[in-house]
Amino acid sequence: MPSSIKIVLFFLLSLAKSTHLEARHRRHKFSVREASYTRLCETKTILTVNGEFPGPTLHVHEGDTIYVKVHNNGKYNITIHWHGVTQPRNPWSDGPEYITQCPIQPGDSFNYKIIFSKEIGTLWWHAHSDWSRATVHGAIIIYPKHGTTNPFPNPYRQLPIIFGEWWKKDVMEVLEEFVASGGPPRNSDAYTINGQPGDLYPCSNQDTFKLNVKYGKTYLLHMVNAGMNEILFFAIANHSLTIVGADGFYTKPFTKEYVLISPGQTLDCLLETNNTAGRSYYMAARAYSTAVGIPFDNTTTTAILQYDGDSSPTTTSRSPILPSLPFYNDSTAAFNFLAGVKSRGPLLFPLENSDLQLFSTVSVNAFPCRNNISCGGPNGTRLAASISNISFVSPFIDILEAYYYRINGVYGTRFPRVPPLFFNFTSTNLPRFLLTPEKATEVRVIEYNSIVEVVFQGTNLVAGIDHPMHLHGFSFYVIGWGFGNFDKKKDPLNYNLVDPPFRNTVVVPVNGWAAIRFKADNPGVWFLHCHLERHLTWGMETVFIVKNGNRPQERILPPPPHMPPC
Ligand SMILES: *[C@@H]1O[C@H](CO)[C@@H](O)[C@H](O)[C@H]1NC(C)=O
Ligand SMILES: *[C@@H]1O[C@H](CO)[C@@H](O)[C@H](O)[C@H]1NC(C)=O
Ligand SMILES: *[C@@H]1O[C@H](CO)[C@@H](O)[C@H](O)[C@H]1NC(C)=O
Ligand SMILES: *[C@@H]1O[C@H](CO)[C@@H](O)[C@H](O)[C@H]1NC(C)=O
Ligand SMILES: *[C@@H]1O[C@H](CO)[C@@H](O)[C@H](O)[C@H]1NC(C)=O
Ligand SMILES: *[C@@H]1O[C@H](CO)[C@@H](O)[C@H](O)[C@H]1NC(C)=O
Ligand SMILES: *[C@@H]1O[C@H](CO)[C@@H](O)[C@H](O)[C@H]1NC(C)=O
Ligand SMILES: *[C@@H]1O[C@H](CO)[C@@H](O)[C@H](O)[C@H]1NC(C)=O
Ligand SMILES: *[C@@H]1O[C@H](CO)[C@@H](O)[C@H](O)[C@H]1NC(C)=O
Ligand SMILES: [Cu+2]
Repeated sequence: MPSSIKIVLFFLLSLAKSTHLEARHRRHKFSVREASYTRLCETKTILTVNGEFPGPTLHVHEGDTIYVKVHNNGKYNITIHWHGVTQPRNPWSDGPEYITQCPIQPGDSFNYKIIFSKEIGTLWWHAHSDWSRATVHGAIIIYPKHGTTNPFPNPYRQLPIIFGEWWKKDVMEVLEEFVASGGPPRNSDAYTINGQPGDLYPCSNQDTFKLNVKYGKTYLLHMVNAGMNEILFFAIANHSLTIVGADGFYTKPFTKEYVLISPGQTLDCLLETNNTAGRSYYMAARAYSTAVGIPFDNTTTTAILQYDGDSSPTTTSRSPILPSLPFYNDSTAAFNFLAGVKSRGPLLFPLENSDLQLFSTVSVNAFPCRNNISCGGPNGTRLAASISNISFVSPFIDILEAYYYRINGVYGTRFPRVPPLFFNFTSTNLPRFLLTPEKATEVRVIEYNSIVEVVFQGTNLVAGIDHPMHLHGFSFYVIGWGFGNFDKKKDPLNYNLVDPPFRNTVVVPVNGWAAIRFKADNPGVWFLHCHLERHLTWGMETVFIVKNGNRPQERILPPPPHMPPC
């Protein structure tokens, strides 16, 4: 090799090395600001990051640490959460407002330090204050460590597929109206795929999201359900999907004609483009909603998978084929899908035993209403929601600050191991007095490194429905689930302790239960909540405080120099 070429090569190699280093500590700027968007023939301003909707995709590698400086150039308080990133020892940058930080007020900024560790595949970021996440969200794609590869063939192309929910009305007004009413929120007007409702909606055929594909290739779809209030079914006509990852961890490959994805969940799906060249196929998503008699957005969003190739008029004039999706309340289809999602590779901690067992009811509730204000719930009640009968009240100083600096009076530590009352949780005939929860700010303190089991028990109070429960700071193994009441003698015998899925959001079946186990090896203050936004607003949440371990590397990191003040 001539020496001049060698020198150029050396130069290129060192360049590659330095960009690699830079990538490992990359800095990003998020400007939260209003931007004007038109959907369904109506224009409104929405809150965005950098004017984009959906927001920018972050590309990182396994184990990277990145910084995102968030400038609030909007008019509302805001925080950002890095959903599914466990942030070892660093709750300071986790994001939920009044849990781990005070919000970034208009004009202020906060530099988030995002520490990736074992996560891989797809995660996402979103606002974690009021309902801003409706439009303030984006995907995070995590590639394998440099020099390593995924345990599946390299895709020809990969891209995010982000599901959202769109209201014609201003989202902040939707929230205000919802809170003021005491009843359920106004339904969204459309679901979206990568920001577009698709052409099944009136007045929406201009900008349907289109994926142009070549025949005979593999595409990797990084799916995120950023929707607010509904779990979704999704399918592509005449194509099956092979799931290879979920919630930022690999799964055993699992091929299915449709997927189920709850708000908060992500999926990595391989798509083989092995169908008729020249044709186009709809991808479509619609709600999976099980609450009897509760209205929901029952519309269908679509995007188009368009094959290259023969584009003769006879081919292109044919409209795309629609996939068939399971019916709205088809729990069998939903859990057939979820049961197929299994961990790949060795378990990250032993699952045989647990040190702490929590049994927690998740319920929709109703307060009696006295003065006829905000009494839009059933029978003139005010709707609420709870975990173990506690409807969480957000404090005015964030819990992390109160914990770290030992400020009294902000929260209590009596989130219970079991709910105060046992009854037939899934009965179709529950007495009215059970409907009323307690309002409180109660957390659970957990010993460092303990293995914690939580059994979530859905109840039929007001109306049974599936709850996608999301835990910050950890992924957990979903070791069991079932319909009806949890049987503490029989059900543990059927736990999957071999290859349970490792997730950050578990769908608790309607009038059923789900059991998870996680290792409390991440000291900090970590939010646990339903990812249906209306249930979060109603109080279906609590906090786990995981104590420090004894060694220095088992303690919460010191706070960053500037935390937004309350
Ligand atoms: C799509 O699938 C349907 C039934 O599943 C079949 O009738 C049809 O021929 C397929 N069309 C194409 C173009 O693959
Ligand atoms: C296309 O690939 C999928 C796997 O992704 C497979 O299940 C299906 O049978 C293939 N279809 C054809 C027509 O080869
Ligand atoms: C969707 O909901 C609307 C309003 O509740 C109802 O009129 C319509 O029949 C429903 N459509 C479907 C397909 O279920
Ligand atoms: C699902 O919905 C249909 C139509 O609304 C209803 O007839 C059926 O009973 C529901 N199934 C379940 C399991 O609730
Ligand atoms: C109370 O609310 C009910 C139902 O919304 C309404 O019919 C009634 O007029 C209200 N009464 C008063 C005193 O506002
Ligand atoms: C609980 O309620 C369900 C639904 O009404 C009923 O089928 C079941 O028999 C009840 N269980 C007990 C133990 O009473
Ligand atoms: C929930 O708490 C409220 C207020 O303390 C109490 O009145 C109610 O009986 C409790 N309900 C259940 C189901 O534990
Ligand atoms: C509303 O009242 C009706 C009739 O008394 C009752 O059947 C129903 O269970 C009540 N619903 C709620 C949520 O209280
Ligand atoms: C914004 O945050 C500050 C600090 O916590 C708080 O005092 C203020 O009430 C918040 N504003 C709104 C509109 O919630
Ligand atoms: Cu819920």
